Amino acid sequence: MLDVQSTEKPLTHVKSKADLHRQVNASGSWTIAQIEALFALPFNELMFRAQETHRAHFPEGDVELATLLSIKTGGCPEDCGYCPQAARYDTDVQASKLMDLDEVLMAAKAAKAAGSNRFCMGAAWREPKDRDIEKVAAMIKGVKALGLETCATLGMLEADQAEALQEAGLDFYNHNLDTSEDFYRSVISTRGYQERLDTISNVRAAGMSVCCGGIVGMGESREQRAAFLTQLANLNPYPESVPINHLVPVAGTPLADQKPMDPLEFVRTIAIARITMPRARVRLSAGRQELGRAVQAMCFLAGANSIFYGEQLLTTANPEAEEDRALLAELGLKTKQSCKSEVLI
Ligand code: SAM
Ligand code: DTB
Ligand code: SF4
Repeated sequence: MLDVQSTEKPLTHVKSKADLHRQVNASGSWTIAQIEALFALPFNELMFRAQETHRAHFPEGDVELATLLSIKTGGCPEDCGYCPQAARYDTDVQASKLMDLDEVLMAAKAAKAAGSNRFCMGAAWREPKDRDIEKVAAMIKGVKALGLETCATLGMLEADQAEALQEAGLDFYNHNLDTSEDFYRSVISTRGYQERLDTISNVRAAGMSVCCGGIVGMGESREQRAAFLTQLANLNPYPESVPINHLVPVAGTPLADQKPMDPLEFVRTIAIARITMPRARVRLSAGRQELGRAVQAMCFLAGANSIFYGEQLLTTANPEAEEDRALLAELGLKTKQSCKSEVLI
């Protein structure tokens, strides 16, 4: 049985070599060239630096478990080239209406019983309507009352919508930049990069924690991956949660035939997210089934300390909870219980 004891201890601002490394940049921000230089390091050196950063900022071996639920599936008007939920692509996804509150709470109770820390509700919307916000607010209140951290990903948010979600008790809002600004244009045309940045800033202004990351393996170059990580790391402050998804190619989407990226390049991406955003929860997100155990183990070594947990992501499969518990136990990793003490400095 997995040890679910919290290994949490209050985090202090440790002046590690990793912090010093960050302070090398006079402006306090990262350049694409600096991040490309990290990509170019010998693999073992990069892993060493990532591990050093990780150890300086987190208790050893703790992993956050976040369970996803698609509360409104499919029929989305957007054209994100990776997404099986876009109405315009002919995929196996069946569109459905917003779930009822009691169904959501049943799923949240099951996630908690399975050992999850965070419950993330996802909706295939370009942006929610105000009446959707009211319904999701009731879900947030119910999930929070179960003692879970709450997260939602509902598309673009206006400032007042972000405030309403925060008032309902939402801890995190997920909105991804997805990739670099230039590669973005070849993947999505119905919403601009700046609109994503605006939503993230509305979430911040409302006082919620930001969950923001993206997808790698969509055919972007290393330089574009570096530019994407630079954008994330230079958000001020950088996100508290950084989901790094490996593209899950889905039949019917424009990216259905995309070849998987080199697994070592994926591990490097995780390591650089850790080095450049030392206090963030770096989440090994979609695509874990395809990565296999050995690559996942390297990702944990590179500084990943969160996973999506439960056999379903939104519409695609994730490893069985049992399988994940066995993997974490085999690697000697523990699950965390709360991240309330994780404050970015
Ligand atoms: N509709 C909302 C939005 O786009 O912000 C929320 C849900 S959307 C599915 C959340 C994220 O899931 C996307 O930004 C993308 O990073 C990720 N995602 C979607 N399809 C994916 C796929 N096939 N492979 C990997 N990640 C995917
Ligand atoms: C994120 O970055 N990854 C999650 C979550 N945020 C909402 C979604 C992954 C979706 C993978 C494709 C699917 O299952 O539909
Ligand atoms: Fe819609 Fe979100 Fe999918 Fe884009 S990623 S098509 S916005 S559900």
